[in-house]
Amino acid sequence: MYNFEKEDAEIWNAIQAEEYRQDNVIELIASENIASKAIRSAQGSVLTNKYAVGYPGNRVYTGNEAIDQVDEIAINRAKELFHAEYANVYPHSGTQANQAVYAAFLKPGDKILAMSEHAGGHFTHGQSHSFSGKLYDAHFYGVNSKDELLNFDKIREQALEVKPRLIIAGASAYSHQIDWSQFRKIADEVGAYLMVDMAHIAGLVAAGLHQNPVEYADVVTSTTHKTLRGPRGGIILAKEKYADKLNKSVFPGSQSGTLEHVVAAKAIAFKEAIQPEFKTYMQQVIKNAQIMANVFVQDDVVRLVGHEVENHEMTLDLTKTGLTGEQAANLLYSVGIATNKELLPLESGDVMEGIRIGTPTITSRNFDEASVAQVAKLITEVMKHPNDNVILDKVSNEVQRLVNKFPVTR
Ligand code: DSN
Repeated sequence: MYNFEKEDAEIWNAIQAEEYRQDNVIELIASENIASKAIRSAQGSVLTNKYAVGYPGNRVYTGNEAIDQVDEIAINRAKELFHAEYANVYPHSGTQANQAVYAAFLKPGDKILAMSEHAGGHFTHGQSHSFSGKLYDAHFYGVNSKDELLNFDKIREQALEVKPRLIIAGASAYSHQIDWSQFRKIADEVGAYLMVDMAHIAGLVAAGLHQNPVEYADVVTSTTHKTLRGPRGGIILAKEKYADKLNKSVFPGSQSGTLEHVVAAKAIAFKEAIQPEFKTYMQQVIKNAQIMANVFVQDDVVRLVGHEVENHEMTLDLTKTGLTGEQAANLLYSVGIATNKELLPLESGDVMEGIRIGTPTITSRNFDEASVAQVAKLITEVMKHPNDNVILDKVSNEVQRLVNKFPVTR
């Protein structure tokens, strides 16, 4: 990166501090990852200077010859990677991708049926504190109380009762594979559109390790920076028949100028994800999550929500520890382990009684399997002895040993 300390020491120093933090923390926030140097370099390129309003070949401003190439490459790679007929690579984020899809398929007041935030759904799927809950009449499905899994019989019953115009599938905190074909059947039966938000598992889908929702859904949204390991941003994938209305809903419907430096970075991420090494990486992400899950189950200090892990993330129920999610996340962060507080599927209040952890970043740092298990053990150690400074110091030292052993090299 160009050293701009002389031009702006305050921001330069803040970036250095963040880089130092990333190097020295065991990052377990399930939605984070480490984008490659090529991706970060494209994001810092001259493409940020250019107004690119419109679509390739049909722009508002002159001078988009190279930009058109960037866009076409990004669109074609996204289509190839996810076997999609249509791709829109412009959404600035997953939220904006969702917003554009809703605007394309719904009118204000229309009914939507989505996974509740408690069960692991995302807040842009109709929560009242989001535009999606204010604009649309949102209804929610949850998970079974016994096994904490989606129950398609119940979802079908709800869909028959609610008669939503759009069913939304996909989660932010759910550790199992989701069978999109079940959602498709329900959507067909009640005459609803089906949208899948695959933001969390996009990398697993790209690697062919999870069922591809593009095959089943009318439209699929995603971010590009979670398991997919690209730049921060969003995408929309769909059947070709929806291309016109989705394009219009993104531009001019909800965005103007595109972030071309980010589109270029997305294109690089799609190329990286097409390589065979990406599949190996994603397989290891899942394996590492399962290694951690086994430690939690054996140690029995925290409870693994959903009992098993089939992807990159899991939620831990802290009830037995007496800690809230916020207390646990802060305590873990104080020893150098980054997690986030999380709702539990069956809790009723707003106090988050869980934490969510994921393995994309430590796998990008090539933590070996013994060290991955060790990280889980460190977490249970902290949860068992939240007030024991001797133990917390020991954990902190072990975290430093591990981050030094597995430096960020991407
Ligand atoms: N998708 C959220 C997460 O899982 O962290 C952020 O919006």
